[in-house]
Amino acid sequence: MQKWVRVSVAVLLTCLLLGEASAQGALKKRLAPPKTPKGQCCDEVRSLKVQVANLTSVLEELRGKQEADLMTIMRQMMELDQLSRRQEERVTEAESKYSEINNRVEIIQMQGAQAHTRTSSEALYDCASLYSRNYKISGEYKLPADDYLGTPELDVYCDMDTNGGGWTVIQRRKVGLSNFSRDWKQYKKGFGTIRGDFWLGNEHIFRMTRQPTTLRIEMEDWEGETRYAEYGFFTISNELNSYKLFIANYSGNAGDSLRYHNNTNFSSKDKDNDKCVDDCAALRKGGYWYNCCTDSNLNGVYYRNGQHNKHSGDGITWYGWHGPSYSMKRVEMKIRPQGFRP
Ligand SMILES: *[C@@H]1O[C@H](CO)[C@@H](O)[C@H](O)[C@H]1NC(C)=O
Ligand SMILES: *[C@@H]1O[C@H](CO)[C@@H](O)[C@H](O)[C@H]1NC(C)=O
Ligand SMILES: *[C@@H]1O[C@H](CO)[C@@H](O)[C@H](O)[C@H]1NC(C)=O
Ligand SMILES: *[C@@H]1O[C@H](CO)[C@@H](O)[C@H](O)[C@H]1NC(C)=O
Ligand SMILES: *[C@@H]1O[C@H](CO)[C@@H](O)[C@H](O)[C@H]1NC(C)=O
Ligand SMILES: [Ca+2]
Repeated sequence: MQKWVRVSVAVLLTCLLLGEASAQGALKKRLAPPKTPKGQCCDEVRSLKVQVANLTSVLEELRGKQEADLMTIMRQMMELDQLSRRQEERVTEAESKYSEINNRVEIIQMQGAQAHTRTSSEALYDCASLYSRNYKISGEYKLPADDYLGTPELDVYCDMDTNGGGWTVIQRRKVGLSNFSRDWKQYKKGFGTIRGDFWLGNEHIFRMTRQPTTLRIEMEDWEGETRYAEYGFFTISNELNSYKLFIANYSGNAGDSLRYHNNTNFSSKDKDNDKCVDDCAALRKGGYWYNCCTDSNLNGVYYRNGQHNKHSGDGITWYGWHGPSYSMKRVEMKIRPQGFRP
């Protein structure tokens, strides 16, 4: 292209010089016919000028197009990158599903063998006992019913990775589609989906914490930072005693925001058992061990990406980290026996 421009310019200059020369010639030879070479040449000059202008504009257009092309290519590369990352995620998900399915097949096989259970030490009643039987992959498990212990069949999610594993997850918030403003009965037997958001159920939590138990609470904020609070001792009383909470021996980096709820009864939207003239379960829109009312509200309303509950205070809060008007992106509460050794 540029070569063509240069050639054209050269032609133009030649033509201009020729034009001048012939004009001078015309002055000397008055009788020479003035129109033919000169007129032709000037027409050519004009057309050449137009062509040069045209070429310049074409060149500019091309440069613009190249920039646009470059940007398109960069955008396409970024999209490809995202796509491959998404694909990677899908593969990981598929892999974990596959290993979980394998696990469940084994569990079902084990269920047959389990019929012979005669002592409590052989029973499978939480993720820690699964772990000690060499089930060491995190995921969903079906705990078989145990007639000897009088325990029902139960779907659980086991965290076999965090800090040595053996954790039975009792609560999770991460999807944000389940409504946690539920009644006493629902909090008693549990609700939600074991892979998504759920409450395992106060009756199950009561049963599993009859042995000395540790509670670990993990949370993530909308900036992707994670923190945890661990209580070396955790138990709740039975339904007659309103599933009252006892915790002790805090450690962690999220702050001790369950302490304020220590020694309080469980409340739900239809049972105000809190220590307040207000109805905390209604105000905070969850079921929890409300005092008057909260220093944390892990069963509150899920507020999506940056939507914080400035006014109502009903979000998924943990005052010790982000205060009363910040709702977490993800929370998991999990338990395991105090004596657990990986
Ligand atoms: C430039 O030249 C091309 C082809 O010769 C023509 O189609 C186009 O209309 C011209 N553009 C201008 C601005 O003269
Ligand atoms: C959750 O349930 C409560 C009461 O049942 C209702 O008032 C509220 O609108 C529900 N919230 C959502 C997000 O569905
Ligand atoms: C708390 O930890 C201390 C020191 O390890 C221990 O002596 C105590 O029994 C623990 N408290 C409970 C309630 O587990
Ligand atoms: C907690 O529940 C128990 C039994 O359900 C009850 O006797 C006690 O008064 C309750 N405490 C509060 C503060 O409501
Ligand atoms: C909770 O209350 C019990 C007494 O009922 C106490 O021993 C324990 O230390 C308290 N836990 C916290 C974290 O303060
Ligand atoms: Ca009240």
